[in-house]
Amino acid sequence: MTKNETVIKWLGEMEELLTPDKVVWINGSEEQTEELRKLAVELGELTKLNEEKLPGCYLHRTKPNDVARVEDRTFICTTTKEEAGPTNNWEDPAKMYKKLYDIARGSYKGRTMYVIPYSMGPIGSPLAKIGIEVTDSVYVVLNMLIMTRVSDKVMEVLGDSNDWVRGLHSRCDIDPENRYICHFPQDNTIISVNSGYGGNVLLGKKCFALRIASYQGWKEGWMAEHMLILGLQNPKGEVKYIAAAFPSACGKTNLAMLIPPKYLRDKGYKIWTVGDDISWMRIGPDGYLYAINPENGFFGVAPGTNEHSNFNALESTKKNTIFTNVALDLNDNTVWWEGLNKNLPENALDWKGNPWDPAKFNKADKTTCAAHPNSRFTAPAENCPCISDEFNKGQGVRISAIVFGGRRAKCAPLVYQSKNWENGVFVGSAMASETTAAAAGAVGVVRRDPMAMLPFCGYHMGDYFRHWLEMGKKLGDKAPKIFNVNWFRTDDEGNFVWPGFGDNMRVLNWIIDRCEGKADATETAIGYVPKPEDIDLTDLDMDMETLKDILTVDKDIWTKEAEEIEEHYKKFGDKLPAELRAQLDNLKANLK
Ligand code: GTP
Ligand code: SPV
Ligand code: MN
Repeated sequence: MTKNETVIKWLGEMEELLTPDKVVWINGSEEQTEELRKLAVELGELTKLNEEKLPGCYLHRTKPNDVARVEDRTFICTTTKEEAGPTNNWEDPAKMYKKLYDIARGSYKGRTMYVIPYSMGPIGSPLAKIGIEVTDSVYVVLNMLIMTRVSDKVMEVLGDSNDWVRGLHSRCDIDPENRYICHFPQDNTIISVNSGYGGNVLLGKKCFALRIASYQGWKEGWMAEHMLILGLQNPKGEVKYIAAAFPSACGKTNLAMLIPPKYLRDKGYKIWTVGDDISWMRIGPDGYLYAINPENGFFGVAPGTNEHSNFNALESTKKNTIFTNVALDLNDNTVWWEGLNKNLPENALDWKGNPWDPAKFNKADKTTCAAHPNSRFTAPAENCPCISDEFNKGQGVRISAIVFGGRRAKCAPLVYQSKNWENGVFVGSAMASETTAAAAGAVGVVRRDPMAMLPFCGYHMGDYFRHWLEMGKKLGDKAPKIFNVNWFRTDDEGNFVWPGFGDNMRVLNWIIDRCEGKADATETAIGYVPKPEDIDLTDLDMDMETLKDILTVDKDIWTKEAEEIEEHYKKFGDKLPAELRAQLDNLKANLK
C-alpha cells in the first residue's frame, strides 16, 4: 500500500468507477504470483503446459477478434488536435474520458481490481520511470510481472511524487466496436477498454514506454524509441552498442539475440542482448548518448522462431513463459507454431482451440495456420542465454550506431550509412516497410513508418523530427552514426536474397568498422554503401554478383521513392523541419 496522496486519490476514483468486489495489490512475490497462476488456470485464462519439458509455462488464447494492436482504435488525446499531429487519431480529452468512463463504469463488478505498481527500467535508475496499472485480467497481471519490474520497492522509490503514469485496463466484453486504446500525454494517463491482447493491454509497453514516454522525452530532452539494443563484442573483448529501429515484426528480436556465423564465433565475436523492442536514451554527463531497455522481458513473435533462426529466443521460452495464440500439441502438452520445426503435430489444437488437421495446412493460406501469425511468447529477459551484463544496470550503454530498417523488396540496399546526423534523421523520417500481422489490417502493403514510430509517437511527428534534429545538435560530434539496413530484398521469384538472421552479423561488423573509421565505402545518391569486398562472405553460399546486386541503388526506383517521400512529407505541413525538406531536395539533385 502507499501514503502517496496522488496514488490514493486516483485509485479511489478507479474503485468508485469500476466497482470491483475487492482490490489486490501486486507485489511481485513468488507466493502471490503462484497463487495467481493457479487462479488463471481455474478461470480458464491459462492452460498449464508440460512441467517437465516447459517448466512454469502456460498457454493463453485471446478472442479471435482480439489478436493484434488496433491502430484505428488507438488515440492520442491532447488538448488540441494539432498537438497529436496528422499521423495520430485524436479526440478531445474531456469527451474521450467521458466516453471511456461510460464504457468502463461498473465493469469490475463481481471481479477483482488488481493494482500493479511497476518500474520501466531498473528500479531506482535515473533513466527509469514508474507506472501503476489497474486491470481485471489475471493474464495481464502475469504478463506485466514478466515484462516489467514489479515489487513493493517501486512504491518506496516513488515516495510522494506525482511523476507516475496512470493506466486503466478493463476487459469489459472484448467488444471490438467499443475497443479503445487511449493516451492522455498531458495527464500521464492511459485507458484501454475491450481488449485482452498484448500491446493493447500491457500498458507499460507501447502505451507508456513509447507513446507517453516519447512525449515526456520531447518535453524533458530525451528519447523513447522503438529500438532493440545490442552489444557487439570483438575478439579483443571490447563491446560496442547498437540501437536499431525496425517496424513491428521486421526482425528486432532476431537481431538483438543474433548468434554470429561460426567463423566469426571462432575468432571471438559475440552479441549481447540489452533489449529487443524499446530503448530510452539520454545524453550522459560525458556528452555521449546512453540507452536503457525499460522492459524486463520479451514479448516476441513466435512463428518463424526456431533453434536455427533464433536459438536464444527459443531458449528464453523454455521456462516461466506465457504463450499467446500458439498451437497446443496434445500428445505431450507442449506448444507448436509455424516454423518451429518440420514435425507438424498430428494431434493438436490450433490457436482458436479447435482440432487442427496438418493435412489441410497450406503455407500460403494464413487461415490454415495452427498458430496465429502474430502469436507471441512472453519470456523473462533473465532466461536469455546472451543477456547483457548491462541489462540490470541503470546507467545505460553508450550507443555507437543507430540503425533504421524495414521490409523493402526492391528499394533500399542491404546497408548504407547516412552522410551525417541530419541526413540520418531524413533517412529515418522517410522509412517505409511492408506491413505485417503485428497490427490489424492488410499485410504486405508499403507504408511510411518514420523511425518505426508511426503507431507509437505520442505527439505531432513534425515536432518529433524537430526533436531528433535538436538531439543531434546537442550531441555534436559525439552523436552515434546513423545507418539503414534491409534484410528483405527479394529476387524475381519473391525469395529473400540475403540469408539474414545470424548472417546479419556480417553487416553489423561493417557498421562498427565504419563507426571506427576502419572500413571503406562508396558514396551514392542516398549515402555511403559498402564496397562489396568489405562485406565478408566467408562460408556463405553467395557470389559477389548477388551481393553487388543487393547493394545497388537503382536510380529509377529511388526517383520514384523521392516522389513518394515528397507526398509523405506533405502531411506534416509547416511542422516539417526545413532541414528535412532540404535533405529531400538534395536527394533529388543527387539522383539527377
Ligand atoms: P515486434 O515484436 O512486433 O516489434 O517484432 P520484431 O521487430 O522484434 O520482429 P522479430 O524479430 O520477431 O521478427 C519477425 C519476423 O521476421 C519473424 O518471422 C522472423 O523470422 C522474421 N525475420 C527476422 N529477421 C529476419 C532476417 O534477417 N531475414 C528474414 N528473411 N526474416 C527475418
Ligand atoms: C509490436 O507490435 O511492435 C510489438 C508487439 O512489439 S505489441 O506489444 O503488441 O505492440
Ligand atoms: Mn515492437
